[in-house]
Amino acid sequence: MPGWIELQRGDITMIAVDAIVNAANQALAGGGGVDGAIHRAAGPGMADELRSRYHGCPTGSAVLTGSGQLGDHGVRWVVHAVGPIWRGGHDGEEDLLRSAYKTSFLLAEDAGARSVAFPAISAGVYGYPLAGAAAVALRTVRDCLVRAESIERALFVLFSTDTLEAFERALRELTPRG
Ligand code: AR6
Repeated sequence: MPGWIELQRGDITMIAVDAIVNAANQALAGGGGVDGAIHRAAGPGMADELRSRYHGCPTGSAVLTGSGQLGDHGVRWVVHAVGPIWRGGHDGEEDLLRSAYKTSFLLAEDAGARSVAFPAISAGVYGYPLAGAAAVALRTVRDCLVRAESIERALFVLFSTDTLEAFERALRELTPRG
C-alpha cells in the first residue's frame, strides 16, 4: 500500500514517530534552530554517538543515530541531514536539498522505520526560499514513498504558520508524478 504525507504545525521534538530528521550542519556539531532543539531533547548521548561514529557529513547527505532521551516517547532514530546553504539558486541547491531528503528517507527506511517526521530542511538560517524548499521536500518524499517498503507515513512538522502555509500550497500544487 502506498504511504501518505501529513503536514502539521509544531515542534518536531514532541512528535511520536519511529524516526525524526534533523536539519544539521556538515560538522554534525549541533547548532541552533531545530538542530539545537533536537540535541537538547535527546541529551548528550546522541552527540557522543555522532562524534564517535562519524567525521562530519557532506552537504546533501545524512547520517543516522539513536535517539537518546527522545526514545522516552517512542522515537527510535534521528537522521541528521545536511541541507544546502542558499547562495542564490545557481550552486546546485535544489539537487542538494533533494539529495538530503532522499538520503534521510532511505536511511530511515533501511533502519526499519514505519513513520518518519521531517522539518523544513534549509528553510531556516540556511535561507532556502520557502516556496521552493516546500516543493522540493514534498516532491522528493512523495517519490520516495512510492517505492518504500517499510515507511508508510511521512510527516512534515512545520514550526511556523508561514512554513505550514507554504507546505500546504506546495502540496496542492504537487503534480501526480515526477
Ligand atoms: N521543530 C520543527 N521545526 C523547527 C524547530 C522545531 N523544534 N525549530 C526550528 N524549526 P533551521 P537550516 C524550523 O535554521 O535552515 C542549525 O544551526 C525552522 O523554523 O533549524 O537547515 C544547524 O546546526 C525552519 O523552518 O535549519 C545548521 O548549522 C526549519 O526548522 C543550520 O541551522 C529549519 O531551520 C541549518 O539550517
